[in-house]
Amino acid sequence: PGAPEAAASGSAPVPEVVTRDGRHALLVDGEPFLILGAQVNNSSNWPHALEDVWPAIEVVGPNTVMVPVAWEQVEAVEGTFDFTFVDTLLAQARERDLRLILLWFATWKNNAPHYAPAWVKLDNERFPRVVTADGRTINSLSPHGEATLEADRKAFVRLMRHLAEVDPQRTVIMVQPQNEPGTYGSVRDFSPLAQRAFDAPVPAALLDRLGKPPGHWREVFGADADEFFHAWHIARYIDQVAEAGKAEYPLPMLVNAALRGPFNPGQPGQYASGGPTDNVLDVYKAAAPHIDLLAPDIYMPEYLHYTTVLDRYSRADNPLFVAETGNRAEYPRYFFSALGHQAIGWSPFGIDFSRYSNWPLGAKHLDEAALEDFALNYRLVSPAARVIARASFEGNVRATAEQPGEPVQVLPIDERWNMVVTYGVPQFWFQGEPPGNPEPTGRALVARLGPDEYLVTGAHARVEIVARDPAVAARQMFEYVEEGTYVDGEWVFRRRWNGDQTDYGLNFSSATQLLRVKLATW
Ligand code: N0T
Repeated sequence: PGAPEAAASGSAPVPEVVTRDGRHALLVDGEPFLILGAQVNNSSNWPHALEDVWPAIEVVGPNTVMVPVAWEQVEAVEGTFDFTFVDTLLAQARERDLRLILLWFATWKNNAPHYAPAWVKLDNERFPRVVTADGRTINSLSPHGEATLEADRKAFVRLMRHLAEVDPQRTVIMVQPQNEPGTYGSVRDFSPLAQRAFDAPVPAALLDRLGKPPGHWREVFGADADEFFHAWHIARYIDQVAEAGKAEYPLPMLVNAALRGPFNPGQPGQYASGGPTDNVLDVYKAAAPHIDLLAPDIYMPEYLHYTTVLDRYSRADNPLFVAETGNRAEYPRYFFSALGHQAIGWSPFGIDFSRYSNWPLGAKHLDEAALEDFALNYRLVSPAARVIARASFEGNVRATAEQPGEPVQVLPIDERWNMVVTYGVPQFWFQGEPPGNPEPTGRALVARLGPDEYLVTGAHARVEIVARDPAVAARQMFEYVEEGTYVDGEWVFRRRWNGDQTDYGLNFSSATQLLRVKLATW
């Protein structure tokens, strides 16, 4: 008692995820918020390590930083809690006007309990590990361990209670219980404890969700039974942790996914079995009603892979949030692909100057030069982030990134206009086949503000808004093109674009340019 009251009496409303007409918004301070994220490296969750975090954050310019909080650092001794790091982090984030998403590294940190305290990860009796079909014990905790759930939940509750007490400002806007949960090396737990659950009937909530008749796991799901069973039990476990945490302080909560390949997934266990991969999203939805969203961690530089993952995680029942993505040069432009899929946010991984590199997932050397193209994204979008988040919630954002070999993209905006994006052409008059950029760095966004009125930005791309009806297109013109920015939600005019700057489309370079455009016909 006491904690929920503390949360309720804070001046700012508690962040929440809302859904309307199958579209979503994360409300922060009561308004749709776009997460311009950056996630630090795994071991940057210590006060000293933060010294190497903030300089990189300053270069990239996110509004939200994702930082681990390890079970081992808050409960090194069972029952004794220490939130020194959390307090340090909150204070330093507030000084920089940044929001936080905390990552609860506990029972699962990419399959293993490495971030669990020694009293957990060294006690196989009390906290059992997964047993493979051929009887080997592997280094992934079983979701069937009652004591494990109880211990993790207890610690997480303390974390959330602490946040409720110390964060009336809502510096923390979301929490991620666990990290890339699932098991590598076995499709599920085959211990006697798990086997008893596997031989029991499939829970009604799952049958209802999937429209399946009752039966045992194997009867109902055939070849998928082992994986669905493991996913169900991991999701139930995490949901119980989240539910207890939300009872203290109801922040939005997410679970992130170590993806399987969208086209050639391979076998569960080769990828993290039981995690929220694209084939078990419905299992998670049924099992984990206290989880607001399932978020992909995208380390697939190829365009069709990346955008297919965005498609699969952007659903009427799942707000899209790219919880992690690589920090190498292929990835910055995909921020715009995510926005084009109504994402509530996007966050490159490994953003600090600890000089650790997760190459080949990320850049080989993460210096200022490597971060520049990420910084460009946030320079372009930051002033308009609230405007874009609101427009997205209303279904009014179109955005895209360059696909190699496809130098022209056409996206319908509304019944009247198309957005036409061309890559690799000069900013002036040009005739012929557009070549595309030497490297696929182009990106563009159009947000509808009102009838025939749009916010436009982008980089390394020519953007045209073309009437869908050729008769209208023949008479279309700009009423005006204004370059400017938003300050405290108000448009601040800088100059008009006209002449060369508008006669050949709206040509974006690496300059920070935000346009308000009004279309008309003469
Ligand atoms: C991510 C990150 C961090 C050869 C990897 C991605 C983060 C975790 N895991 O740097 O560990 O905490 O969520 C796993 C992708 C594996 C692909 C391996 C391909």
